[in-house]
Formats: sequence, C-alpha cells, structure tokens
Amino acid sequence: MFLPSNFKEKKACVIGLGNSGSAAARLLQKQGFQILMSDSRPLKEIESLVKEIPKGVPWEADGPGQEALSCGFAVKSPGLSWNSPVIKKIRNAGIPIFSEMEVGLSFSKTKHIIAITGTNGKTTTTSLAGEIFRQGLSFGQNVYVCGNIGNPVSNCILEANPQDYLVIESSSYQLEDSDFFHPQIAAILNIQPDHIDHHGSFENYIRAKARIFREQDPSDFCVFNSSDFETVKLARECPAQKLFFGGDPKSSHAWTEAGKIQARLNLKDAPISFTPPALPGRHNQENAMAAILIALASKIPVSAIQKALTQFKGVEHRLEEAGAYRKIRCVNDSKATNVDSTLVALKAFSEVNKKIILILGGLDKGSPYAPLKPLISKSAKAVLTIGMAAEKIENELGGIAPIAHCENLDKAVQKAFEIGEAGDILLLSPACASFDQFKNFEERGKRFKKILENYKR
Ligand code: UMA
Repeated sequence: MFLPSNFKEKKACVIGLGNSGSAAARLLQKQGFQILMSDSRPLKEIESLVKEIPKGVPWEADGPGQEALSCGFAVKSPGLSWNSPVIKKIRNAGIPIFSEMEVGLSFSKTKHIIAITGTNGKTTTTSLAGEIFRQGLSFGQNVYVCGNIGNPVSNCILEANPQDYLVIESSSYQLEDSDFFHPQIAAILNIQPDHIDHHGSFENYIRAKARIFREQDPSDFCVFNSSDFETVKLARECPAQKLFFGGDPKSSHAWTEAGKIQARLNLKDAPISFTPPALPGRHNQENAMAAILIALASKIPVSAIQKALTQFKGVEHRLEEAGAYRKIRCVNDSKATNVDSTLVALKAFSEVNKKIILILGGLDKGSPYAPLKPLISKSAKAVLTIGMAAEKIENELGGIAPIAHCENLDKAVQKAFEIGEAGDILLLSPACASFDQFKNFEERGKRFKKILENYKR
C-alpha cells in the first residue's frame, strides 16, 4: 500500500508523461515529494506532452535512465502494461510500483468512494451517477467525477473534503494496479473480451475487474448486471451486499417494465418507478439501472434521481447524434474501441434493416470481429474500413455485406455520402483503438464531426 509517510523521504519516478503522470506529479509536488518524470518514448514523440509537466519537475525521454532506476518508488500510468520493457526494468531494479489511482487515493480525505467498471457503459454510467449526486447532495457537499473518464483521481483528491463524494470510472488497467482500492459502492456493468493485448488473456482481464470489490466488506454495496454471464459469475466472490439489475423482477433490485425502470434496495421493498433518460438502446437502460441503484445505496433522494435522469443527454462520442447530411443521419460512436461496444451500437439500431453504413477499423486489439456478423448482415448497407485493422476486418467479415477499403476517416465519409441515401445512418463505431491515426478516441470523434461539418456547409 502506498503510505505517504513511508515514502516521504524517497524520490518518486512518475512513469508516463500523459494525463495520469502529470496529475500524479502535480499532486506529489504539492505534498513536498522530490520527483523525476520518465517516458520511454523519444523526445520528438512526446513534445506535445511536455507543456503539461508541472513547473520545476525534471523529466526524461527515452527512459528509464540511471536516475529513474535509483528512485525510491515509482508511479505507473495505467496504459503501461506490467509486461512492458519499462515496467520490467523498474521491477528488476527492485523499485516498488504504485498506480496513479492508488497514490491519488492515499491522500483522500473522503471515504465516500463510488467506483464503476465494465467493458462498456462505464463513461455513461459514471457521468449519469455524477449528475444524480450533483442534484441530490446536501448543501456544502460536492461530487468529483474522475478516473478513466479523462480526469485522473490525483487531479481532484486534495479538493475533495470528508463530506464529498468521488465517482470514479475505473478501467481494468487502473484496477489491475490497485491492491488496496476500497470503494464503498462499486458497480460492474458487463464483462466481454477486451484489452487482451494489454492483459495477456481474458481471464487476467476478468481478474483485474474483480479487484473493484476485493477489499469491500459487508457494509459496502456492489451492483451487478444479472444478464451478463461473467458478471454474475464474479458476483459469487463478492464480499459486499450485492444489488442486481436487469433480471427477473422477483430476484432483481432493478428491472424495466413498460418503458419504466423499477428499483429498490431490498428485495422485500415495493419498487420505486423511474422514467429512464431519453437515450437509445437497451444498454442505456442498463446504465441507468446501475446509476439508480448506486444512488439509492447512497441515500440520494428519489426526486433528485428522477430530475437527473430526465435532464441527462448522454456523453460525447458515445452514440452521439452528429446531425444529418442529405437526410443521412450521422452518429458518432468513436468511443466504441472494442467489438462488444460496436455490437451495443448495432443493437441500438436493431430495428434498422440494411440502412447502416458502418465505419470500422483503427488499431486492432486482438479480439475477433466475427461476433459482429449477424447484426451487420441484418442492418448494414455497407462496411467502410479504415486504419491498420482494415485488412483483418475485411478478411473476417468478407461476404456478409459490401465492404470498401477507405484507409482514413475523410475517405470513409466521402464514400458513405456517395453510396448513402435519405433515411440511411452513417455510424462511426470502429471496434478498434484509435492510436494508429489519432491521439485518442476523442480526437477521432472530433475529426469525424469536423469532416461532417464541412459537408453540411
Ligand atoms: N508510455 C511510456 N512507455 C510505454 C507506453 C506509454 O512511457 O511503454 C507513456 C506515453 O508515452 C505517454 C504515457 O505513457 O506519455 C501515456 O500514459 P497512459 O497510456 O496511461 O495515458 P494517460 O494519458 O495517462 O491516460 C490514462 C488513460 N489511458 C489509458 O489507460 C490507455 C485514460 O483512459 C484516462 O482517461 C486517463 O489516464 C485519466 O485517468 C483512456 C483509455 O483509453 C480514455 N482508457 C482505456 C479504455 O477506456 O478502454 C482503458
């Protein structure tokens, strides 16, 4: 466990100059630690990150060098896998390694920690839970929405007071590094194969997810999806009070009925009826059920929960409506960086027959694309491939729908408007990471919207 007092006299090596690294360095600097930031990439590749380095903190490219290897402890950015050469070098030097999230939480004044994980829906559920807490907390209480959502825990930890809440989107990368993470309320939304390249196997990925409840006790709550096989299997190991959503009303704490969500904290209680947010797809109802159970377990008033559900408009890059061009509806789902996430998007439009023009591709993450076949053959008019994964996708999906090799987003959008007709849906839901052509999925989604703007002009 990272106990600040045990490490105060030791120099910190913060590995990774990205979002997490800069936030951890800023936090440790404020606490009076000596720091060196180290990135293994060459200078020309990390120039854009240098401006985020806190003033006065020394740093190195092409790391780790001798100075880094003589530090007293290291703070790891989540994107680095335990098998990466950098981490192996640091471990071989006998340097203890802590995650950014755990280092951040070791300075936390609040114990009100909510953590949400899952292969898909994390960001939407975390944002919605954040909105519900914002509506429902008492005067003088604040909620900080952080973690994988793009705001490292270390960024807000010093501001959060004992009465405040942290709602943390927790990725498998952050969880695999966290030995003592103890949320009062946790949620696992679903588990499908993802990030096999990082974790080495599906089993390792599942074990990382299980860390969200490993330190919980019977005074805590953990929310599970009853319709997700791996999630239900994991629930058997969970020491906290278990809340299930999405199953049979008799054994569920939340379920859908005639367009409403029914929810209760105790199976013996009469359910409370909520109107879900106006967002497409079954998966959004599941996200809402999870957020409602988290809120009920935190004793947020029912009226505040309903108000936030009604006002919630979804998150950017997740099935985001991006306008229309020549009556072709455009949807930005750039956040779909895995096959399961793209399946969720296709299911959200499952009533549509052969009208989806689907942009797939980017950086392959090691999972097969075959699970997409049934929905593509039912709903897609064409598949347009981009990026490094294009050939693999074309080989695996060949024959189920017309496929056009487009290389990049500009060409894919151009092709879509050549073949599209009024009533079609142009869906960017790539099933791949973005790093082959973009900084991240946000940049990919913004680029998509920018290209569309040029057509609409
Ligand atoms: N680096 C090295 N050596 C390596 C690999 C990387 O030095 O071998 C350096 C890079 O040069 C770069 C830094 O490490 O400077 C990047 O670190 P990082 O990949 O951890 O990225 P951050 O900017 O710190 O962003 C991370 C999360 N990224 C990942 O987990 C890959 C962000 O999630 C998160 O928002 C942010 O912390 C704040 O908590 C993004 C993500 O893609 C959205 N997450 C995955 C997902 O959602 O599927 C898990």
